[in-house]
Parts: sequence; C-alpha cells; structure tokens
Amino acid sequence: MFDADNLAQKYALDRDCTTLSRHVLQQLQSFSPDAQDLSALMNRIALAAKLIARRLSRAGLLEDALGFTGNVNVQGESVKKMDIFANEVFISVFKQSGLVCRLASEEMEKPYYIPENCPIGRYTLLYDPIDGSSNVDINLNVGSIFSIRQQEGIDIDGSAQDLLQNGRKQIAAGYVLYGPSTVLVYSIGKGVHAFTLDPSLGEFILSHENIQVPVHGPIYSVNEGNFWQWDEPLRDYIRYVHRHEGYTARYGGALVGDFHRILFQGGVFLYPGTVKKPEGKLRLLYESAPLAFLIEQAGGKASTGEKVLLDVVPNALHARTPLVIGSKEDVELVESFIRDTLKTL
Ligand code: AHM
Ligand code: MG
Repeated sequence: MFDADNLAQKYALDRDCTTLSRHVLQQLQSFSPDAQDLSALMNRIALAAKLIARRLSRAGLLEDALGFTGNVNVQGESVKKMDIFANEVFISVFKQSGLVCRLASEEMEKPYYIPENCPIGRYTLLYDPIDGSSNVDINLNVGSIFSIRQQEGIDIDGSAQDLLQNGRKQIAAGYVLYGPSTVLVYSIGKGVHAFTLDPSLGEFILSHENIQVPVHGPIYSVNEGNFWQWDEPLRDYIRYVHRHEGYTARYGGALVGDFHRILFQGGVFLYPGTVKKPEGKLRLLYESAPLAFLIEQAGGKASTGEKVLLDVVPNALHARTPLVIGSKEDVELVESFIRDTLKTL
C-alpha cells in the first residue's frame, strides 16, 4: 500500500545523509587508497571550515578576533587577525593527518613542510585561508579557497618547483563560503557539488549536485573603481554592458561570494590587470586556478582575457593573473573585446 508519510520520510533522510566524505567515495566508485585519501582530504578541509565558521560566527564577541595584526604579508597586504587564525587552522588540521607533505598559502612566503616527526603524505594543499579579508570586520561574507595537487618529484631544496605547473594538475579544488550559512563547493573533476553546513549536526550535507552555470547571465561583477586604470578594451566592454539592457552589476569585494553568485545565476566576474599592475590582483595557484577548475567542471569558462586560465603556468608561488570567469557566452564576449583590439594593433 502507498504510504506517503513513509516515502517523504525516506527521501528526507536521504537528503540529510549525503555527507562530504561519502559523496567523494560515491563519485570515485571505489575504496582504493587514492579514493580514501581524497575522501579524507575533503573531510579535513571540512573540519577546517567548521573551525573557521565557528570563530567567524562569534568574532564580534571575542577579544582579538577582528582587526589587523600590524604585519604585512609577502603580498604587501596588511594582515588581519582572522587571516592568521584561519591559516593556522589549516596547518593544525593537516599536520598530523598523514595526507599532505606541504601546505602553501597566501599568508606564507614559502610552503609549510610537514615536520619529520609527523606522518607525511603525498599531496600539497594550496589555499587562501580568508578570501575577501576586507569584509571580515564588517560581518560580510568571506571565504576560503583550496586546491589539491600531488607532489611530483622530490622537493629537496624546498623550492616547490613542481607547483609551478598549469591548473590542469589540480586533483581537486573548491571553496567555502561563510555567509548566512556555511557552504562548501568542491570538484574532483566529476562535476561541481555544494554542501551546506547543518550546525545542529555539525556536518556538511549535500545541497546541490552537478551544478551547471547558465550559458549566459545578467550579472557583471567587477570593481568599477578601477575603470580608468584598465586598458581600453575592458572599458569598451563595460560601456557595452552599460548601454545594453539585461545587465546588472554586483560586486561584494570577496571573490568567493561573487563567484558563488555567478556559479548559480550566471554572468561574469572580472579582475583585470591595470596600467600599474598588468597581472591584476588575484593569485593564480590558490585563488584563480581552483575557481577555474570549478567553472570548467560546471560548463563555464575562465581566462586571463587572452588565454585559457587553466593553461597558465605560474612563474612563482604567489604569481598573479588577470581573471575573467563565469558563463561561457559572457566570458567569450569579454574576450572578443580584447581580441578585436589586439587585431587592430
Ligand atoms: P584577499 O584574499 O587578500 O582578501 O584579496 C582577494 C580579494 C578578492 O576576494 C576580491 O575579489 C578582491 O580581492 C577585491 O579587491 P578590490 O578591493 O581591489 O576590489
Ligand atoms: Mg584572496
């Protein structure tokens, strides 16, 4: 006999039970050591995300959680206390895990190598512990971005040369968005999936599977305060969206949040180079490349404006690239403005 209550309960339970680690194993359809490692890596990232989310949610009530440390990082940017906290969370979560051999982040000039008295793994975690730090003190959304690569060769002198390869070397990538809810989005090269932290369970539960970015969207997301610092093709593109119906601007000052909106609703995010900084602001290895990995998996595109982003080879750990990322048609439109100008030169 048909039992509607029973059926509803069954599906509600199913929905509540797809945790991140189970999902990784389902995706790989295997319990091989590689699959177990990837599942454990994602589980550790989820733990770091929960620790960071917990501190962010109470930051205004804690002493020493908000504000600047007074130091400047290797990027020449003022460091916030939350940047340091989040950076250390990832280190302490991975130090004893036996999963990684090193961690490299926006906040550290050189990679952190797992000490010899701790179990050493074969993966490298690259991460931006708090992306959009300027939002932290005013309780707006921020994020963490991560990328996982396998160590290639022996890194004897600590120069991490093997990391200076293109974004197709990423095994997994994703981000955590600390917003009204905490959402973790990841890909291991098998689609893009989002998990929402259920605070009552303390678990990330699958909320959106196989996300596809719309082919075109209304949003353009860029810091227009830099308008006069850009090259003419970029200005022409912005003039184009100003003059055509169907476009709207959204810019939150945190890449993860702006990207998340575009992933779900379509459109394009841009952080182009400027006259003074032709390489732009965003770092390739732990900001642009992981998001490019996700957007390609979601059917969108990412480029520097001239070159496919995942093909760019960095010349240094903290190398920067211009970024144009989002819906296929919108990225191609930006690229067409740049290409047409290059043709006339
Ligand atoms: P951060 O990682 O130091 O916070 O810097 C990256 C952030 C991005 O999240 C954001 O898209 C961009 O910088 C904002 O820069 P701007 O203030 O120049 O618009
Ligand atoms: Mg950042």
